[in-house]
Amino acid sequence: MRVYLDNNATTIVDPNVFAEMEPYFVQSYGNPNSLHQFGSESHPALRKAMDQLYKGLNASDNDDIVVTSCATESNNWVLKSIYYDHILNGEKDHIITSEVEHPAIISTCKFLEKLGVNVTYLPVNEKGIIETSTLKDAITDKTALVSIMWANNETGMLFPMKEISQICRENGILFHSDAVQAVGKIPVDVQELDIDFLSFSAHKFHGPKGVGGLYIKNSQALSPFFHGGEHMGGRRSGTLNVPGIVGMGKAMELAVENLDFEKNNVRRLRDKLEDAILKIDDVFVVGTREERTPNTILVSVKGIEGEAMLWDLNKSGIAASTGSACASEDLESNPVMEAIGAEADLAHTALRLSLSRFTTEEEVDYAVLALRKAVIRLRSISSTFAHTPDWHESKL
Ligand code: 7TS
Repeated sequence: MRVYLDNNATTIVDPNVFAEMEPYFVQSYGNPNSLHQFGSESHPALRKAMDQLYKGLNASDNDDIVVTSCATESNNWVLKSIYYDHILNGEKDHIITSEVEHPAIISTCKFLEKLGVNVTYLPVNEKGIIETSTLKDAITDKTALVSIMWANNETGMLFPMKEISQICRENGILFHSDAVQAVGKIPVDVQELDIDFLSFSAHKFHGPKGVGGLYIKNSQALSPFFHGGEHMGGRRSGTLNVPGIVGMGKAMELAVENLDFEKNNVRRLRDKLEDAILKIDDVFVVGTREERTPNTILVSVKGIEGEAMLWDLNKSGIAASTGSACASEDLESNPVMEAIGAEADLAHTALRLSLSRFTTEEEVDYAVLALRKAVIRLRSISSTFAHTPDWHESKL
């Protein structure tokens, strides 16, 4: 059996999404900016896809949603354009973010620091989210932007978005959120939140890879990141990825339709898996279930390197992760575990399990068995796990 529990890294393309995309690879493949029919025949599908995106995020007609190649591009665009528009050519010099952002934010901030920008990386509490008091304290009259993720990719923990938005409004500061792990898992309503910029990525909600987006509130101007032709109204140049856009639109529509399913069914299976894991001695899961996206578990299994666990699970056909795939080539400790203050040996024991609406009950049952088997084997050879006198396999 093969079980995919790495949906925070990427998801299966929903077959209904794929079906909508296919004609735009092999039939209506013209450049939509060309004047002939091959080009223009994709226009209705593009319009429909954009409508699906606006509806899915509840953007108003006056707002902009600009399609990009991925959330990494969207995040780079916001941060670097804020630098050009408000820091290099303006009065401000400061950006606030958190310690547990995705590398697409952290690395970009590190780059901007080299250009002279002051960046505050807000610490997180033991649940892995920021305390809003630290945000209030960090704000200065030079702060140009607050960029805080909606849901953390490793823990699934949801940040207090409404409070953060209010604090930004009260202080007249622009607010961006990397909402990659929130879209498709919980309701994301840009108007209700009152946010200026929001990044998302199709492949995290059963759409295709290589296509993402940036929501830009109507009142905001943002210099383009890609200069070139006048695609997307000059906001993001480059020949439109027609199948990708059509797929992302359909994926958004289906994701919103399935939000109740996420909240109830995906969550039930996640909780079942988590309950089984918590029966194992010496494990802990980061953050509370209520404050997490319904699909994610970040568990520390004492005495077992996350990487060792991954390989054992992989042999049983189970795909999991030690954290962000974007950083998983090196055997470093999990940065979120470090940020929440876990001891060094525990920070190496992180295992991320992330479900989707395609995960079945049988798969979860199988994963529980495989996990127990891996824990027994790996703890029996662990040099760091001291078996307590009453420790025996039956406890698993
Ligand atoms: N932001 C967050 C919060 C993410 O989780 C990811 C991908 C990205 C940005 C980048 O998105 P992309 O569209 O550029 O691919 N996160 C992960 C992960 O957690 N494991 O692998 C990729």
